[in-house]
Amino acid sequence: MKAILSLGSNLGRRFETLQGAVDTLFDAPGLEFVRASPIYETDPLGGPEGQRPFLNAIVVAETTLPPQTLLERAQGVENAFGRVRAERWGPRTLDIDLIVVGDVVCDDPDLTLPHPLAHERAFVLMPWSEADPEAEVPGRGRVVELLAGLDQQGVRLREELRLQEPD
Ligand code: PH2
Ligand code: MG
Ligand code: MG
Repeated sequence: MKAILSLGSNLGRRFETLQGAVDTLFDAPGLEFVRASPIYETDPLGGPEGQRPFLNAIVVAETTLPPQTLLERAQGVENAFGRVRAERWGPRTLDIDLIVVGDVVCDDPDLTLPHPLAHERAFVLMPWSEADPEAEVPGRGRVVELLAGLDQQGVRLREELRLQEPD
C-alpha cells in the first residue's frame, strides 16, 4: 500500500538531516522509496515564539508494514537524528509524521490515520500536491483543492535544495 510521510526539521543542519532521514528510513525491508517532493521553507506553525523556519518535504513510499511498525521505524530514525521530546510543537532536528497509509483508519492514542491536521497544513499539502497531484486526504477531499483554501504565504519553495533517492 501507498504511504505518505511528512518530514520536517528546524534545528541544526536541516537539509542534511532530511537527506539522512530519507537514507535511513529506506535502509531496511518493508518500505520502498517512490518519490520525494521539492523542499519548502516554512514559517513555524504553533509552538514557542522565535523558532527558526522549518524545511519540510513529503516522501511517497510503498509499504508492506503495518502502520504501527512504520511509526516505530519513523520514531527510530527521529531518535537517531537526535530528536529530543520536549515541549509539544517545540523546535526539532527531525519530525517524521505518517500522513496516510493505504486506506487505514486508526485512532490509537499514539497514531491517528489519516493525520488529523494534514488537511489544514499548507506545509504538508504544498509538497504533497507536487509529489502526487492526484492525491486525496481520505474523508476531506483533494489535496490541491484543500490547499487552494489555505493561506500559502509562509511556504516558500527552496528550488536549489533537492532530496536524492536513498543510497
Ligand atoms: N510541525 C509541527 C508544528 N509546526 N510548522 C511548520 N512550518 N512545519 C512543521 O513541520 C511543523 C510546524 C508539529 O510537528
Ligand atoms: Mg509533526
Ligand atoms: Mg511528529
